[in-house]
Amino acid sequence: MTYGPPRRGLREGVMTTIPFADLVALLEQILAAHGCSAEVAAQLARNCAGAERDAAHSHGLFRIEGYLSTLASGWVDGRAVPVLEEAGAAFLRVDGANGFAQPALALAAPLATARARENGACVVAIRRSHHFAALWPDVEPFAEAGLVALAMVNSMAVVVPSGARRPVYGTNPLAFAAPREGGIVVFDQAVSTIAHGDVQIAAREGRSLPPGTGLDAAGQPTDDPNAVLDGGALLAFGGHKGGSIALMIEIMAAALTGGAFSHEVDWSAHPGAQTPCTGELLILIDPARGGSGAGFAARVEQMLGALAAAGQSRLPGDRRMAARAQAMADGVPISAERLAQLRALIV
Ligand code: NDP
Ligand code: PYC
Repeated sequence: MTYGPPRRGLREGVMTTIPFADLVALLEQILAAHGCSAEVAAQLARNCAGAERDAAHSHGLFRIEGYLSTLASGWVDGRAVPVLEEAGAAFLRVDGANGFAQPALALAAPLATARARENGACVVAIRRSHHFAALWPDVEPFAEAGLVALAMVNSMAVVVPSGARRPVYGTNPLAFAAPREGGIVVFDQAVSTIAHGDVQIAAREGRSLPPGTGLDAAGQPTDDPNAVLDGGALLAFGGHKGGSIALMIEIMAAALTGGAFSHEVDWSAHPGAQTPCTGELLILIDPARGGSGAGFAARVEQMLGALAAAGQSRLPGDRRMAARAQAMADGVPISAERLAQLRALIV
């Protein structure tokens, strides 16, 4: 199946490809040259290159300059060493130490996996962490290891609550992954009508937003991405129902973890900062402990079969996995101009 033309903009001009491993290595060099420790650079590079490989462009190469300007601003510590704290047999906390969320999660992942198997479930609560990425990389590996995983992150106040006058919620993504027979099923979605990154890409490309996406600074509906970015706001998907999910994520990813709410993020003293410093909550469940026992993956398969039988031809994650398979076979598509820009960032 095909999923429409690739997005324009960053992929315009003379197109070439780069092997995934080479893209990871290039990003690693860039991030290390701009203040990340070798370990942090490796984590972020794999994450960002993985998003580009999967054609998840709003959190792929588009984000590199944002990472670099944030590192230069002093808002984030690219050399932070996260600290793991045991809060109970099935509850791990991580102090991200004002670093990126991915190294914090990587630190907790082996123990969290073991604890989920021992106890049936395990919570990982990460605070003081910057998440500037897609969320599916935070859940996929757990599902591939046989666990059900649910992750949520709050970001920065750009989503206006239903009927309210100003933005309070972040774009707050929620990602879910579960084993199925022979693979996994995964979704990852912002609570806003679209991700803030996609608004920035639309502005850069001179494209309008779909109707009902956001408001301008005067609180009026607009399809102009610049009006949303210039003092306006995004709406939550599904009106007050999406708003309630945004609220849950503020409570789980910030209040529960000890991180900042989206509306508390204040980077005004760090011009150039773009990565929200908030929190992330991850819940891991061993599905073998449930009533379907070892038959869990088969039950998931039955559910997915019912969707197919009803006519749903695309599952969440299908588009990304197709892009991934193609990029792993042929290389990650990139314009020659963008590749040259990236190479020039290694100082
Ligand atoms: P999309 O609306 O593009 O997609 C959301 C989910 O729906 C994906 O799993 C997607 O699968 C699936 N999907 C899309 N179209 C269909 C369809 N027709 N049928 C079935 N499934 C479909 O994502 P968002 O714009 O909401 O978010 C984009 C990214 O931005 C996410 O990775 C998110 O984590 C990230 N983000 C990160 C933030 C942060 O603070 N770090 C904040 C906000 C967003 P597929 O991927 O295969 O298309
Ligand atoms: O695209 O909404 C977004 C976003 C916020 C933080 C990182 N990505």
